[in-house]
Amino acid sequence: MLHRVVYITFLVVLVFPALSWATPGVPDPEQSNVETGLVEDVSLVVSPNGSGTPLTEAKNFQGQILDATVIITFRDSEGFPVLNMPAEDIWMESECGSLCFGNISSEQGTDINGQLFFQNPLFAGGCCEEYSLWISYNGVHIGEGTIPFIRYNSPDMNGDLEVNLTDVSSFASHFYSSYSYCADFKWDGVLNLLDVGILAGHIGSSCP
Ligand SMILES: [Ca+2]
Ligand SMILES: [Ca+2]
Repeated sequence: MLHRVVYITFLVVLVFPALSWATPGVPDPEQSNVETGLVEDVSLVVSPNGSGTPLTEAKNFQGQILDATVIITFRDSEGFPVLNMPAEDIWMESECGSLCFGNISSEQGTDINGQLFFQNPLFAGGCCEEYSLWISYNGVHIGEGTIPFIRYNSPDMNGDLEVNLTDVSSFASHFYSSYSYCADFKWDGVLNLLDVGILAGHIGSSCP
């Protein structure tokens, strides 16, 4: 009898906790979330070759630089952080525009708090005046809806992931007639030489 008690005690004290420690965390989309520190709209210029605005240097309508770092926190069904999740399984997605790939690559997986930070420029084109970015893990939407406050436009105006004369023509049609956010790269409500300069700087850009 004593042996049985000792054996069961051994199982409870040593083996069961070891089993639970050995089980890798599985992220629960309901417990995980996506956030930024933003409280107002910012605009990014994105380019297919990734030479656009880093998320850390997004600008508001007044031209002030605001940090739009996207922080993803993965938790399991118990609410505990999920560590060491590989970054390649975590993707930025867009409801409009075009992405070369689910990029903003972070070389690091999730940290000790289950967090991963997206800060680099998107490899992308097209125009998204509404909030359109969201995060997926293995194709599953993480967090609620799209990430608020972040909009973007691109010298790749038609979103075919190349900046060429077709885009210049499209820009010119707005420049000489009707305002469009999609052509307002220096986001200030007017189309002028500052926007032309940004367009010119991205001619020839394409996905790597
Ligand atoms: Ca294009
Ligand atoms: Ca402008």
